Amino acid sequence: MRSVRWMAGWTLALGMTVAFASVAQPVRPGKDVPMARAALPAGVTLSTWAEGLEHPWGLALLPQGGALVTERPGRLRVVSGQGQLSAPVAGVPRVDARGQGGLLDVVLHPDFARNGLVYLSYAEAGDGGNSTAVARGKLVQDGGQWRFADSQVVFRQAPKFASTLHFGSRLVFARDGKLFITLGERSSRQTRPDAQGLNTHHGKVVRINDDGSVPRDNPFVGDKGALPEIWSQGHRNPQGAALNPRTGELWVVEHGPQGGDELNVVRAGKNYGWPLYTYGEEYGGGRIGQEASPPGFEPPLYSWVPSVSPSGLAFYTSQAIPSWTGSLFTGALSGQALIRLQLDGEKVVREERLLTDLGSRIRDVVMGPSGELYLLTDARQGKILVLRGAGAAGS
Ligand SMILES: [Ca+2]
Repeated sequence: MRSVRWMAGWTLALGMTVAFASVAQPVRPGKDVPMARAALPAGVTLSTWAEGLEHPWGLALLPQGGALVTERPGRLRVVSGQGQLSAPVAGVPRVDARGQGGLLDVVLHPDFARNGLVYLSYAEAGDGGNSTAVARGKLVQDGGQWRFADSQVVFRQAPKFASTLHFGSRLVFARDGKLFITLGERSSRQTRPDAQGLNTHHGKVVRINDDGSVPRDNPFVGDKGALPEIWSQGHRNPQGAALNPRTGELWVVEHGPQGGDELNVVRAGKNYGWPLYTYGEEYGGGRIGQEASPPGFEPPLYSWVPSVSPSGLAFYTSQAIPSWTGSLFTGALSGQALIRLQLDGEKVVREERLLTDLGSRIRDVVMGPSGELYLLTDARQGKILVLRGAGAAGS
Protein backbone atom coordinates (compact mmCIF):
# COMPACT_ATOMS: atom_id res chain seq x y z
CA MET A 1 0.00 0.00 0.00
CA ARG A 2 2.75 2.36 1.02
CA SER A 3 4.79 1.60 -2.09
CA VAL A 4 1.77 2.13 -4.32
CA ARG A 5 1.22 5.52 -2.70
CA TRP A 6 4.91 6.31 -3.01
CA MET A 7 4.89 5.30 -6.67
CA ALA A 8 1.79 7.39 -7.31
CA GLY A 9 3.41 10.36 -5.59
CA TRP A 10 6.61 9.92 -7.53
CA THR A 11 4.72 9.69 -10.83
CA LEU A 12 2.77 12.83 -9.92
CA ALA A 13 5.98 14.65 -9.00
CA LEU A 14 7.61 13.58 -12.27
CA GLY A 15 4.54 14.67 -14.20
CA MET A 16 4.58 18.05 -12.47
CA THR A 17 8.28 18.52 -13.14
CA VAL A 18 7.68 17.89 -16.82
CA ALA A 19 4.68 20.21 -16.78
CA PHE A 20 6.60 22.94 -14.92
CA ALA A 21 9.43 22.66 -17.38
CA SER A 22 6.97 23.28 -20.19
CA VAL A 23 5.29 26.31 -18.57
CA ALA A 24 5.34 29.07 -21.14
CA GLN A 25 6.79 32.33 -19.94
CA PRO A 26 4.64 35.28 -20.89
CA VAL A 27 5.98 37.56 -23.52
CA ARG A 28 7.33 40.78 -22.04
CA PRO A 29 7.77 44.06 -23.91
CA GLY A 30 11.31 45.13 -24.60
CA LYS A 31 12.58 41.75 -23.44
CA ASP A 32 10.99 39.09 -25.60
CA VAL A 33 9.51 41.33 -28.30
CA PRO A 34 10.45 44.78 -29.60
CA MET A 35 8.83 47.70 -27.79
CA ALA A 36 9.29 51.27 -28.89
CA ARG A 37 7.76 54.70 -28.85
CA ALA A 38 6.36 55.28 -32.30
CA ALA A 39 4.97 58.12 -34.38
CA LEU A 40 1.52 57.92 -35.95
CA PRO A 41 1.55 56.31 -39.41
CA ALA A 42 1.81 58.77 -42.30
CA GLY A 43 -1.46 60.57 -42.94
CA VAL A 44 -3.07 59.64 -39.61
CA THR A 45 -4.40 62.73 -37.85
CA LEU A 46 -5.34 63.37 -34.24
CA SER A 47 -8.18 65.71 -33.38
CA THR A 48 -10.42 66.53 -30.44
CA TRP A 49 -14.02 65.40 -30.88
CA ALA A 50 -15.39 66.58 -27.52
CA GLU A 51 -13.98 68.18 -24.39
CA GLY A 52 -14.99 69.37 -20.94
CA LEU A 53 -15.67 65.86 -19.61
CA GLU A 54 -14.77 65.12 -15.99
CA HIS A 55 -12.86 61.83 -15.86
CA PRO A 56 -14.68 60.17 -18.77
CA TRP A 57 -14.57 56.37 -18.33
CA GLY A 58 -16.62 54.56 -20.97
CA LEU A 59 -17.66 55.31 -24.56
CA ALA A 60 -20.31 53.60 -26.69
CA LEU A 61 -20.85 54.71 -30.29
CA LEU A 62 -24.49 55.08 -31.35
CA PRO A 63 -25.62 53.45 -34.62
CA GLN A 64 -27.17 56.71 -35.81
CA GLY A 65 -23.90 58.61 -35.20
CA GLY A 66 -22.63 60.24 -32.03
CA ALA A 67 -21.99 58.36 -28.83
CA LEU A 68 -22.75 57.88 -25.16
CA VAL A 69 -20.01 58.78 -22.71
CA THR A 70 -19.83 58.33 -18.94
CA GLU A 71 -18.17 60.74 -16.51
CA ARG A 72 -16.97 59.04 -13.34
CA PRO A 73 -18.69 61.48 -10.93
CA GLY A 74 -22.02 60.07 -12.13
CA ARG A 75 -23.03 61.68 -15.41
CA LEU A 76 -23.96 60.05 -18.72
CA ARG A 77 -24.00 62.32 -21.78
CA VAL A 78 -25.01 61.99 -25.40
CA VAL A 79 -22.35 63.26 -27.80
CA SER A 80 -23.62 64.50 -31.16
CA GLY A 81 -21.85 63.62 -34.40
CA GLN A 82 -20.28 67.08 -34.24
CA GLY A 83 -19.00 66.46 -30.73
CA GLN A 84 -21.54 68.57 -28.80
CA LEU A 85 -22.37 67.27 -25.33
CA SER A 86 -25.95 66.95 -24.11
CA ALA A 87 -27.01 67.86 -20.61
CA PRO A 88 -26.56 64.88 -18.25
CA VAL A 89 -28.98 62.06 -19.09
CA ALA A 90 -31.67 61.92 -16.38
CA GLY A 91 -32.42 58.80 -14.37
CA VAL A 92 -29.01 57.15 -14.23
CA PRO A 93 -28.33 55.17 -11.04
CA ARG A 94 -26.86 56.91 -8.00
CA VAL A 95 -23.16 56.09 -7.83
CA ASP A 96 -20.49 55.96 -5.13
CA ALA A 97 -18.04 58.37 -6.77
CA ARG A 98 -15.05 58.06 -4.47
CA GLY A 99 -11.56 56.93 -5.43
CA GLN A 100 -11.79 54.74 -8.52
CA GLY A 101 -15.56 54.42 -8.11
CA GLY A 102 -18.40 56.19 -9.86
CA LEU A 103 -20.18 55.79 -13.17
CA LEU A 104 -17.93 53.51 -15.20
CA ASP A 105 -18.65 51.61 -18.41
CA VAL A 106 -21.47 51.93 -20.92
CA VAL A 107 -22.47 49.49 -23.64
CA LEU A 108 -25.42 49.16 -26.01
CA HIS A 109 -27.59 46.05 -26.15
CA PRO A 110 -26.82 44.12 -29.37
CA ASP A 111 -30.38 44.91 -30.47
CA PHE A 112 -30.19 48.57 -29.37
CA ALA A 113 -31.49 49.87 -32.70
CA ARG A 114 -34.82 48.17 -31.93
CA ASN A 115 -35.02 48.11 -28.11
CA GLY A 116 -33.01 51.21 -27.08
CA LEU A 117 -31.44 49.35 -24.15
CA VAL A 118 -28.22 50.66 -22.62
CA TYR A 119 -26.16 49.00 -19.85
CA LEU A 120 -24.17 50.97 -17.29
CA SER A 121 -21.66 49.70 -14.75
CA TYR A 122 -20.99 51.70 -11.60
CA ALA A 123 -19.86 51.62 -8.00
CA GLU A 124 -22.97 51.10 -5.90
CA ALA A 125 -23.05 51.84 -2.16
CA GLY A 126 -24.86 49.43 0.13
CA ASP A 127 -24.60 47.31 3.26
CA GLY A 128 -20.95 46.65 3.98
CA GLY A 129 -19.49 49.25 1.62
CA ASN A 130 -19.83 49.20 -2.13
CA SER A 131 -19.38 47.01 -5.18
CA THR A 132 -19.77 47.05 -8.93
CA ALA A 133 -23.34 46.93 -10.18
CA VAL A 134 -24.83 46.91 -13.66
CA ALA A 135 -28.13 48.56 -14.55
CA ARG A 136 -29.97 48.57 -17.82
CA GLY A 137 -32.41 51.18 -19.03
CA LYS A 138 -33.93 52.53 -22.18
CA LEU A 139 -32.42 55.61 -23.76
CA VAL A 140 -35.30 57.95 -24.58
CA GLN A 141 -35.62 61.59 -25.47
CA ASP A 142 -38.52 63.66 -24.09
CA GLY A 143 -38.54 67.19 -25.45
CA GLY A 144 -34.83 68.00 -25.55
CA GLN A 145 -34.06 65.92 -22.44
CA TRP A 146 -32.44 62.48 -22.63
CA ARG A 147 -33.52 59.92 -20.05
CA PHE A 148 -32.31 56.50 -18.88
CA ALA A 149 -35.82 55.12 -18.45
CA ASP A 150 -37.08 52.04 -16.59
CA SER A 151 -33.72 51.57 -14.89
CA GLN A 152 -33.31 48.05 -13.55
CA VAL A 153 -30.28 46.53 -11.78
CA VAL A 154 -29.31 43.31 -13.58
CA PHE A 155 -26.17 42.47 -11.59
CA ARG A 156 -24.62 43.26 -8.21
CA GLN A 157 -21.11 42.14 -7.25
CA ALA A 158 -21.25 40.28 -3.92
CA PRO A 159 -20.30 40.91 -1.23
CA LYS A 160 -20.08 44.65 -0.84
CA PHE A 161 -16.87 45.79 0.81
CA ALA A 162 -15.55 49.09 2.16
CA SER A 163 -12.99 50.12 -0.48
CA THR A 164 -12.76 52.83 -3.12
CA LEU A 165 -10.52 50.73 -5.36
CA HIS A 166 -10.60 47.97 -8.00
CA PHE A 167 -14.08 47.94 -9.46
CA GLY A 168 -12.97 46.33 -12.75
CA SER A 169 -16.14 47.06 -14.60
CA ARG A 170 -15.87 46.60 -18.37
CA LEU A 171 -19.01 45.37 -20.14
CA VAL A 172 -18.88 43.30 -23.34
CA PHE A 173 -21.69 41.52 -25.15
CA ALA A 174 -20.63 38.23 -26.73
CA ARG A 175 -21.90 37.09 -30.13
CA ASP A 176 -24.51 34.89 -28.44
CA GLY A 177 -26.01 37.89 -26.61
CA LYS A 178 -24.54 37.02 -23.20
CA LEU A 179 -23.03 39.89 -21.22
CA PHE A 180 -19.52 39.67 -19.73
CA ILE A 181 -18.72 41.89 -16.72
CA THR A 182 -15.14 42.21 -15.43
CA LEU A 183 -14.81 42.63 -11.66
CA GLY A 184 -11.90 43.70 -9.43
CA GLU A 185 -10.87 42.19 -6.10
CA ARG A 186 -11.20 45.51 -4.23
CA SER A 187 -7.47 46.00 -3.57
CA SER A 188 -7.41 44.92 0.02
CA ARG A 189 -5.23 42.30 1.72
CA GLN A 190 -8.50 41.03 3.16
CA THR A 191 -10.32 40.53 -0.16
CA ARG A 192 -7.30 39.66 -2.33
CA PRO A 193 -7.59 35.91 -1.64
CA ASP A 194 -11.26 36.09 -2.67
CA ALA A 195 -10.07 36.12 -6.30
CA GLN A 196 -9.38 32.38 -5.76
CA GLY A 197 -12.75 31.60 -4.16
CA LEU A 198 -15.92 30.79 -6.07
CA ASN A 199 -18.14 32.03 -3.23
CA THR A 200 -17.63 35.74 -4.04
CA HIS A 201 -17.58 37.89 -7.18
CA HIS A 202 -14.31 39.56 -6.16
CA GLY A 203 -11.66 39.22 -8.88
CA LYS A 204 -13.93 37.48 -11.38
CA VAL A 205 -15.30 37.77 -14.86
CA VAL A 206 -19.01 36.98 -14.74
CA ARG A 207 -21.45 36.16 -17.53
CA ILE A 208 -25.17 36.84 -17.46
CA ASN A 209 -28.12 36.92 -19.82
CA ASP A 210 -29.25 40.35 -20.96
CA ASP A 211 -32.02 40.36 -18.33
CA GLY A 212 -29.62 39.46 -15.48
CA SER A 213 -30.55 35.79 -15.26
CA VAL A 214 -27.82 33.16 -15.17
CA PRO A 215 -27.02 31.25 -18.38
CA ARG A 216 -27.49 27.53 -17.73
CA ASP A 217 -24.22 26.72 -19.47
CA ASN A 218 -22.05 28.87 -17.16
CA PRO A 219 -19.11 26.75 -15.94
CA PHE A 220 -19.94 26.65 -12.23
CA VAL A 221 -23.73 26.30 -12.41
CA GLY A 222 -24.71 23.53 -10.00
CA ASP A 223 -21.39 23.57 -8.08
CA LYS A 224 -22.13 23.74 -4.38
CA GLY A 225 -20.97 27.01 -2.87
CA ALA A 226 -20.08 28.59 -6.22
CA LEU A 227 -21.79 31.75 -7.42
CA PRO A 228 -23.36 30.73 -10.74
CA GLU A 229 -22.59 33.99 -12.57
CA ILE A 230 -18.84 33.25 -12.45
CA TRP A 231 -17.14 32.65 -15.80
CA SER A 232 -13.48 32.84 -14.71
CA GLN A 233 -11.48 33.54 -11.56
CA GLY A 234 -8.10 34.78 -10.37
CA HIS A 235 -8.32 38.33 -11.74
CA ARG A 236 -7.03 41.47 -10.03
CA ASN A 237 -8.53 44.52 -11.70
CA PRO A 238 -9.57 44.00 -15.32
CA GLN A 239 -10.26 47.43 -16.85
CA GLY A 240 -10.20 46.59 -20.55
CA ALA A 241 -12.15 43.93 -22.44
CA ALA A 242 -13.03 43.18 -26.06
CA LEU A 243 -14.16 40.28 -28.23
CA ASN A 244 -11.58 38.89 -30.59
CA PRO A 245 -13.25 39.39 -33.99
CA ARG A 246 -11.76 36.16 -35.39
CA THR A 247 -12.67 33.82 -32.55
CA GLY A 248 -15.45 35.60 -30.67
CA GLU A 249 -13.53 35.00 -27.42
CA LEU A 250 -13.16 37.55 -24.65
CA TRP A 251 -9.76 39.23 -24.28
CA VAL A 252 -9.03 41.22 -21.16
CA VAL A 253 -6.30 43.51 -19.86
CA GLU A 254 -5.88 43.78 -16.12
CA HIS A 255 -3.80 45.80 -13.73
CA GLY A 256 -1.07 44.02 -11.81
CA PRO A 257 0.25 45.51 -8.59
CA GLN A 258 3.75 46.96 -8.99
CA GLY A 259 4.49 45.34 -12.35
CA GLY A 260 2.58 42.42 -13.78
CA ASP A 261 -0.19 44.02 -15.81
CA GLU A 262 -1.62 41.27 -18.00
CA LEU A 263 -3.27 40.45 -21.30
CA ASN A 264 -5.44 37.34 -21.00
CA VAL A 265 -7.81 35.34 -23.18
CA VAL A 266 -10.62 34.63 -20.76
CA ARG A 267 -12.18 31.20 -21.11
CA ALA A 268 -14.96 29.40 -19.27
CA GLY A 269 -14.00 28.04 -15.86
CA LYS A 270 -10.33 29.01 -16.09
CA ASN A 271 -8.20 30.42 -13.29
CA TYR A 272 -5.95 33.38 -14.10
CA GLY A 273 -3.91 33.02 -10.95
CA TRP A 274 -4.13 36.21 -8.91
CA PRO A 275 -2.81 36.46 -6.21
CA LEU A 276 -0.96 33.10 -6.32
CA TYR A 277 0.81 33.67 -9.65
CA THR A 278 1.83 37.13 -10.83
CA TYR A 279 4.75 38.95 -12.40
CA GLY A 280 4.15 41.88 -10.08
CA GLU A 281 5.18 42.60 -6.51
CA GLU A 282 3.81 44.62 -3.60
CA TYR A 283 3.97 48.40 -3.94
CA GLY A 284 7.34 49.33 -2.49
CA GLY A 285 8.61 45.79 -3.06
CA GLY A 286 7.95 42.36 -1.59
CA ARG A 287 6.89 39.13 -3.13
CA ILE A 288 3.18 38.35 -3.57
CA GLY A 289 3.14 35.01 -5.34
CA GLN A 290 5.13 32.85 -7.69
CA GLU A 291 5.75 34.01 -11.25
CA ALA A 292 5.25 31.02 -13.52
CA SER A 293 1.75 29.52 -13.55
CA PRO A 294 1.62 25.77 -12.90
CA PRO A 295 -0.88 23.51 -14.67
CA GLY A 296 -4.40 24.46 -13.74
CA PHE A 297 -3.65 28.19 -13.93
CA GLU A 298 -3.57 30.28 -17.07
CA PRO A 299 -0.42 32.31 -17.67
CA PRO A 300 -0.95 35.73 -19.26
CA LEU A 301 -0.36 36.05 -22.99
CA TYR A 302 1.68 39.13 -22.26
CA SER A 303 2.81 40.87 -19.09
CA TRP A 304 3.98 44.44 -18.60
CA VAL A 305 6.81 44.93 -16.11
CA PRO A 306 6.92 47.79 -15.17
CA SER A 307 3.19 48.50 -15.19
CA VAL A 308 1.42 50.71 -17.71
CA SER A 309 -2.08 50.40 -16.12
CA PRO A 310 -3.98 49.28 -19.23
CA SER A 311 -7.57 50.48 -19.63
CA GLY A 312 -9.94 49.96 -22.53
CA LEU A 313 -9.32 47.41 -25.26
CA ALA A 314 -10.13 47.37 -28.98
CA PHE A 315 -9.25 45.13 -31.89
CA TYR A 316 -8.52 47.19 -34.99
CA THR A 317 -10.36 45.37 -37.78
CA SER A 318 -10.56 48.18 -40.33
CA GLN A 319 -8.38 48.68 -43.42
CA ALA A 320 -8.54 52.47 -43.00
CA ILE A 321 -5.11 52.57 -41.37
CA PRO A 322 -3.54 49.55 -43.10
CA SER A 323 -0.47 49.18 -40.88
CA TRP A 324 -2.81 48.84 -37.90
CA THR A 325 -5.16 46.19 -39.32
CA GLY A 326 -5.33 43.21 -36.97
CA SER A 327 -3.72 45.07 -34.05
CA LEU A 328 -4.96 45.24 -30.50
CA PHE A 329 -5.10 48.66 -28.81
CA THR A 330 -5.23 49.52 -25.14
CA GLY A 331 -4.98 52.81 -23.30
CA ALA A 332 -2.31 53.28 -20.68
CA LEU A 333 -3.13 55.30 -17.57
CA SER A 334 0.15 55.47 -15.64
CA GLY A 335 1.92 54.67 -18.93
CA GLN A 336 0.35 57.79 -20.57
CA ALA A 337 0.21 56.33 -24.06
CA LEU A 338 -1.91 54.55 -26.59
CA ILE A 339 -0.47 51.05 -26.83
CA ARG A 340 -0.60 49.08 -30.07
CA LEU A 341 0.08 45.36 -29.85
CA GLN A 342 0.83 43.64 -33.14
CA LEU A 343 -0.53 40.11 -33.03
CA ASP A 344 0.26 36.84 -34.71
CA GLY A 345 -2.75 34.77 -33.70
CA GLU A 346 -2.56 34.76 -29.90
CA LYS A 347 1.05 35.93 -29.82
CA VAL A 348 2.07 39.53 -29.27
CA VAL A 349 5.00 40.13 -31.62
CA ARG A 350 5.58 43.85 -31.22
CA GLU A 351 4.51 46.73 -29.02
CA GLU A 352 4.30 50.37 -30.00
CA ARG A 353 3.64 53.28 -27.64
CA LEU A 354 1.82 56.05 -29.47
CA LEU A 355 0.88 59.58 -28.43
CA THR A 356 3.46 59.58 -25.64
CA ASP A 357 4.05 63.31 -26.17
CA LEU A 358 0.46 64.09 -25.08
CA GLY A 359 1.17 63.14 -21.49
CA SER A 360 -2.44 61.91 -21.19
CA ARG A 361 -3.83 59.01 -19.21
CA ILE A 362 -5.88 57.04 -21.74
CA ARG A 363 -8.96 55.41 -20.24
CA ASP A 364 -10.84 53.87 -23.15
CA VAL A 365 -10.28 52.97 -26.81
CA VAL A 366 -13.10 52.33 -29.29
CA MET A 367 -12.94 51.72 -33.05
CA GLY A 368 -15.49 53.60 -35.14
CA PRO A 369 -17.35 52.42 -38.25
CA SER A 370 -14.90 54.12 -40.65
CA GLY A 371 -11.82 52.77 -38.93
CA GLU A 372 -11.33 55.85 -36.79
CA LEU A 373 -10.12 55.30 -33.24
CA TYR A 374 -11.76 57.16 -30.35
CA LEU A 375 -9.82 57.69 -27.11
CA LEU A 376 -10.93 59.00 -23.73
CA THR A 377 -8.40 60.98 -21.71
CA ASP A 378 -8.70 60.58 -17.96
CA ALA A 379 -8.51 64.07 -16.47
CA ARG A 380 -10.56 66.74 -14.67
CA GLN A 381 -10.87 68.28 -18.12
CA GLY A 382 -11.02 65.06 -20.10
CA LYS A 383 -11.51 64.78 -23.84
CA ILE A 384 -12.64 62.45 -26.56
CA LEU A 385 -9.83 62.33 -29.12
CA VAL A 386 -10.09 60.81 -32.59
CA LEU A 387 -7.41 59.28 -34.80
CA ARG A 388 -8.33 59.10 -38.48
CA GLY A 389 -6.58 57.55 -41.44
CA ALA A 390 -5.58 59.48 -44.53
CA GLY A 391 -8.58 60.12 -46.73
CA ALA A 392 -11.12 59.63 -43.94
CA ALA A 393 -13.79 62.31 -43.66
CA GLY A 394 -12.92 65.13 -41.29
CA SER A 395 -15.07 66.77 -38.56
CA1 LIG B 1 -2.83 36.31 -14.02
